[in-house]
Amino acid sequence: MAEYTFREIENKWQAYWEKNQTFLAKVNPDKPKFYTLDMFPYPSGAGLHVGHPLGYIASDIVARFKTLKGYNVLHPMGYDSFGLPAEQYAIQTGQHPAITTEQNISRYTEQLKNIGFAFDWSKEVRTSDPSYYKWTQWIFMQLFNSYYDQDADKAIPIDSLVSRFEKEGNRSIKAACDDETPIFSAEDWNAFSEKEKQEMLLKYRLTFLAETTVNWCPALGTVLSNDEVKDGFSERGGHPVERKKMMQWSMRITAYADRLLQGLDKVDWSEPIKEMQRNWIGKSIGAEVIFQVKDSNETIKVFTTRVDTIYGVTYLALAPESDLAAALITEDQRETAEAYIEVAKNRSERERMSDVKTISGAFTGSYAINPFNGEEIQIWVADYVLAGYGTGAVMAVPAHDERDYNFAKHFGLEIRQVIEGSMEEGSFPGKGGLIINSGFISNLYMKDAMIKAIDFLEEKGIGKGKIQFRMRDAIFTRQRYWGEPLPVYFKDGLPYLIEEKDLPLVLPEVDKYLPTEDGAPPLGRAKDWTYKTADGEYPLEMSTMPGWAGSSWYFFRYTDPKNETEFASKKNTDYWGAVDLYIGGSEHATGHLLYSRFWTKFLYDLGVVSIDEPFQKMINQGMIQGRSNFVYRVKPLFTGAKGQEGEKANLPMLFVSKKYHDDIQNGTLSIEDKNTIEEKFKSMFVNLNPTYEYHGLKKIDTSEMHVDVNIVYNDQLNLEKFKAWRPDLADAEFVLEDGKYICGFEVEKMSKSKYNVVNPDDIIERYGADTLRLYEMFLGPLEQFKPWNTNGIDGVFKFLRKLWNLYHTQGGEFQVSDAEPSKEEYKALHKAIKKMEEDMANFSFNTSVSSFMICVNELSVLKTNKRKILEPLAILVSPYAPHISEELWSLLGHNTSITEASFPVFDEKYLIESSFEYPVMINGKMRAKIQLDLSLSKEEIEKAALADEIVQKWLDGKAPKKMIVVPGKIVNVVI
Ligand code: ANZ
Repeated sequence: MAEYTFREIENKWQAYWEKNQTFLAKVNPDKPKFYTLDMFPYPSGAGLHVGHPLGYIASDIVARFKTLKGYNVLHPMGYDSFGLPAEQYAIQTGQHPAITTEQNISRYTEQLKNIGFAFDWSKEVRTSDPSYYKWTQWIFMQLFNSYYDQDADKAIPIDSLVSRFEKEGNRSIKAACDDETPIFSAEDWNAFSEKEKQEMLLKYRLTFLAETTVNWCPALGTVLSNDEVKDGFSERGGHPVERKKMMQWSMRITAYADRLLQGLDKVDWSEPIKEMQRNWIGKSIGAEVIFQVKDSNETIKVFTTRVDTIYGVTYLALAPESDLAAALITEDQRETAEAYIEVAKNRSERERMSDVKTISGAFTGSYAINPFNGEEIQIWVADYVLAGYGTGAVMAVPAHDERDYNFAKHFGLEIRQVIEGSMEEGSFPGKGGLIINSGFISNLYMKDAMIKAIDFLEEKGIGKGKIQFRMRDAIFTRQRYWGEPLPVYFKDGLPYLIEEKDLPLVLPEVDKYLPTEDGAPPLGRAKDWTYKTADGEYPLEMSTMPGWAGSSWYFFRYTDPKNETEFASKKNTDYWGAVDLYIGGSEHATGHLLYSRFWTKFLYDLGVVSIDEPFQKMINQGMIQGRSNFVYRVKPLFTGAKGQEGEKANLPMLFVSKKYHDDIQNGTLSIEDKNTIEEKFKSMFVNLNPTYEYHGLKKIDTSEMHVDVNIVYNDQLNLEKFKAWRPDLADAEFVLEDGKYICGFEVEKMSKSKYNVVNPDDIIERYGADTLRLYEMFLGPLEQFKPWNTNGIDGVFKFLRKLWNLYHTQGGEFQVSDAEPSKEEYKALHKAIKKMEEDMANFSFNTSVSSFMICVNELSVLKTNKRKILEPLAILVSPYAPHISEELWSLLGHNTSITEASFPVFDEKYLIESSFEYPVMINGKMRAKIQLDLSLSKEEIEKAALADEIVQKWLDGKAPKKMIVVPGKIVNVVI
């Protein structure tokens, strides 16, 4: 075989790997384990573009490297295959989403296999497969059957809570539960009806049904989670989202807030991602304080992080949604206050939080009493107070809080500063300290005062210390078809789990994928959506699970994907443990990455897994942006007769190369160029519009148009392909520069509408998968955002050809010699080995590609063909370019896969320089240079220096007065 025929080679080895099951995750007890994972894709209809495999290539390189280093490697791939796009397509076409999904998966798999990934396909999982979602449903059931015990700081079976209720009621039980859970005794409990008991337990279960304010998206017909809403619009599709109260399933993730926070210190993730999670969790330490409403039985509870400022409270503010606010409105304020509430309620929370400029609110007419000093203060409604945070009410301290300050300023309310010392011991309810009316001071924090104030609150029963989290419980249902059914039926309006033996509860068939006429979710259309128990037949839950359910535990299933009796065996999850390297996009920072940590902690509490953080090390790859190309169409401004003004005439498809477009836009177009363009335009125009009279152009202008980047090479447009691209371009003509049409370019998001999507299949067709893999890594650091620019791909391809040529004679014969390599040859190789080791430790992939290139260049100059160099070189390159390496490996006479080889051992000795060029100074001036072996002794160096021709000339037969030799540095001669 003479040439580097990449297509043949790649097909051959992909078939070999498949046949020999090369990438099965093996468990050899003598070896350590390494689990490397990619965030699995949603198989969309558009297939993969070159941005998708970026992270997969990186993890594949690590997987292959670790294998060579003697690890048992698990490197699986699968599909997050429930989701909206397939369902939207089903709504439009009637095609079952399972069929669309299946087709998309086949396409993805084929594309992935083309890239030569070392995935263990036997481990593949699909979240929409009943054998998989059986276990998603099972985990849901475990959550339903558990509560969070704050004393034990873990989840515990709900049965044990029931036995405690029977014995002691709930007063002394510290458990995560709904905010307004009433206190009851053992007698109360035992007297409860079954329905009352179940209702009470729902307040404790880790997954529960409750009326919740949700993000409702009417266009999608479903509820969305906070991270699926961006600025009041759905992330998918950009539809408006409104706030609405609905009965919803939620996950009590807030019970795990503290552990989710603490766990972040144990994992090796980027700081920005950790910080996003910390902010999302949003822990605040403060207190709840109860204010009595004047002349009323009502009280208002506020959450504050600054009890120490309580003497500076000049009004209370309630969220517009608050029922209490409505009740406190007095007759004389009714009109303004109610009108205000109506408007304010419809502003989204996000809008209200981000808008600090619009200050709006209304006085209710009622007053509250400050429990510390008995002062009467006004109660207001203000939309800067959020219903969903704290208690939905604030004690406003305008002198110390900026929003309160702005509000007070706006409405002319008192601003009263509290200064240090106002909370001294014994002063409760004190004098109120020293109070001055003044402006806003931002930072007055008195920790001791806070602690004392909280003690006082608790003693008097008017409040308590409270830790508040910004994080909300996670809504767990969607009113959609293409998701996991919840294993729940309803009896007397209350939810019950189906029996475990009836799992999986399979998605039923429906006639349409739309809500029913009376607004129930699509599952309401299923014929027999009921559950039969010994005592009757009951309706099943019609909502399905959200997109994040299946992805919250898939990393466990990969360890044991075919297990029919457990979600994964303990033996396997124990063996593979936490994911050692997780690669995926940073867009999942607060969604998937929080939910999967939560489920892992829950499964850990249950004792079914032994880790409580799923992803030890994570790298977030940067997005590959598109590099769009543009062509420039001549846009004429006619002089001439009416009717010719372009409206009715057929306008020529005339395109000018970039230079002319730039000149036209800058006003620097030369007369000759202008004439050329006008001439061409005229002849085309006259041809197209024989009945028109042509009067010439007033002005030439150009408009830019995206052109498919796949018909542009190094910014040069392929004219024939361009004409064939769209029917209206068939007769296009061009004004070229130096015989070429040069396109403009810009870096933008990779998207179909910008015609800048590059399909890896096309690159593979043209250059091969090995080039694609190397090139994606060569583009720059993995984490960086970078444009896809094919301009450098030829260089990478040439590198592979050069590599190939090292193993072949000029005539194309495979030939290696068994001779001992030279020092230089060893040095070139060992430099590259060292670099690769270092790069792998830092996950720096682009730099290794450069070092391969340097190495191959050096070896080419040295005309290396020694087996002792070329064998390790093939191994070295194999994680990046596995196909060519396998081929070379087999040409070298091996009959097993190169993946079974060992990574070459770096030896420092090859990098140590053996000789040194000594500068020879004569009377302080550098006069000569001599190359000497570094092993020489002082005396030998002296001798060699004196023997040098130039030195002898300077000495002129005399002996030097003095000689100083510093080995490895310098020789000094004094004459
Ligand atoms: C009095 C006060 C004085 C406050 C002061 C702050 C500074 P974080 O840290 O985010 O938890 N607050 C409480 N509930 C609120 C709600 N539902 N909507 C809007 N604001 C709310 O913030 C807690 C502080 O935010 C609380 O402490 C309360 O104002 C306000 F110098 O109370 B503070």
